[in-house]
Amino acid sequence: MPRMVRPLHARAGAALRMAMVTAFGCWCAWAESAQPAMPASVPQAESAAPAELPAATPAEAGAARPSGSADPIEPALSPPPGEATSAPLESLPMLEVAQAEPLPVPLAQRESVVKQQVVEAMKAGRFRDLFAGMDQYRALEREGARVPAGLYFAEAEAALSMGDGVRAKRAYDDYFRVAGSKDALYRQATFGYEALKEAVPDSLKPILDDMVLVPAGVFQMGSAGNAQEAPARQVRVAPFAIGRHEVTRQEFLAFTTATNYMMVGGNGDDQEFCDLRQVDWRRPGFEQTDLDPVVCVSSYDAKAYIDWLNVKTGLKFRLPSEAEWEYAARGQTGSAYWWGDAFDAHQANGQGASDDDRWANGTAPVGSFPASPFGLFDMNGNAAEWVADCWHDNYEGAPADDAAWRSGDCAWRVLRGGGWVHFPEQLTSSARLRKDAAYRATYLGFRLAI
Ligand SMILES: [Ca+2]
Repeated sequence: MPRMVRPLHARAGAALRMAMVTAFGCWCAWAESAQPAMPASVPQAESAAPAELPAATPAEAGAARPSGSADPIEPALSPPPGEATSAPLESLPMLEVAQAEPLPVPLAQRESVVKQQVVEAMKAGRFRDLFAGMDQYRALEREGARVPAGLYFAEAEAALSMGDGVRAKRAYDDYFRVAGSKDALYRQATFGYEALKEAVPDSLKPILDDMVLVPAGVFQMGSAGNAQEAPARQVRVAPFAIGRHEVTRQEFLAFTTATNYMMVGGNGDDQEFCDLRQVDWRRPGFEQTDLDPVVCVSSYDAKAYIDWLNVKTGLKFRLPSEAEWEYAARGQTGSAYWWGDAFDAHQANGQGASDDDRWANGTAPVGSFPASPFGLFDMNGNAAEWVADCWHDNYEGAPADDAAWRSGDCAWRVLRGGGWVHFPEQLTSSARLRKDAAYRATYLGFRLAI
C-alpha cells in the first residue's frame, strides 16, 4: 500500500540529534566522574527546598503533566538502537503509585535504595529502569527527599537519546527546578532543552503537551470470562506516555495537508466499511467537529501519520502496545471499566442502556466524557483504537512484559476499547477486537504513545 510521507524539516531532527549526541557525551562523562561524589552532595534534609527557578526555566514547564493527577507519570520508549534496554523487566523498580500510604521504612533509607538503583541503571545503560527509578524518586521528592539535579539531567539526556521528548521535557523541567544556575551541567541542559523545543514545530507542540506520563506498574491483564482475554496474567509495564485523547480530525488534517497523503485501498465488507468514495475520514456519515477523533483510518494510515510526526519532531511516537493500552485504560482498577463493572453511558460513548444518548449515531468530540484515573479520555468507546500488536486468539504465549506481541500473522491487528457502535461487552478495558490491518471503519481511530 503506497503512502506518501515526505520528510519535512529534517534539519530540525538533525539539530536535535546533534544536541543529543553532544549533551549525551557530556552526560556520560559526568556519570563516570561526578557520580561518585553525588551522594555526599545530596543532603537528606526533609525540609530541603528546591533552588530558585532559573530564568531559562520555560514558563510552560510542567505542561505535559496530566491535569487532575498528582501522580508522577512517565514514558517508556522503544529501545534505542544498540542500547542495553532489553534488561529483564523484573529489575525495574516499580512505582507504588496510588498507594498513598508511606512505607514504614524511613525516607532516607528508601531514598538511598532508589538512588542506588537509578545510578546502577544509568551506568548500565538500562534506560527504562532509569526512568522507572526516577519516577519513584519523584514520589519520594514529594515526601521531602531531595533529588540530585544531575540525575534529572541524566534522565533528560537518556530520554532524548531514545526519542522520548515527553520524558525529556519533564526531566529538564525538573532539572531546572532543582539545579540553579550554578550547576555545572546547566549550560548543557539549556542547550539540550532548547534543541528539543526548536526541533518540535510550534504547530505540533500541543501534541507533545497532550501526552500523559503513565507510571510503571504491574497489573492483571485480561479476564477469565472471555476466551480471547485468557489466560489473565500479571504484566509488568515500564513507564511510558500515551495520548490524553484519541488523535483528532484536526491533527490528522495537518498531516494530510502537509503531505498530500492519499488514503489508498481498504477492505472489509461490513456496514462500517469506509469505501473512500462516499465515506472517508472527512465524511464518515455523521457530524463531526475538528476535535472529534479521526475515524476511517487503517493501521497503515495511522502508521503514516506517526511516521510523519516523527520526522517533523525528531521524536519516536508510536502506537501503544496492547498491554500498555490495557494498563492505561484500567488506571489501576480491576473492574470491567475504570468506573466499575456495569456499563454507564454517561462515562463513555458506546451503545449502552441510556435514554438520552446524545452520541448514539457517531463520535463525540474527544474529552466529552469523564477522564479515567490516569487522566485519559475516551479509552473506552468513542473511537476504537489500533494498537501495535498482531492478532492472537488468546494470551497463550503472550509476552510477560509490556512489549507489543509482533510475532504471528500481522495481517490481523488488535483494536482496543470499542467504539461508539459497540455494546458494553466490547467496551470493557480488557475487550479485544480483531480486524484486518487495512480495515477502515467509522468507529475506528487511534491514539499515540511514546
Ligand atoms: Ca477510544
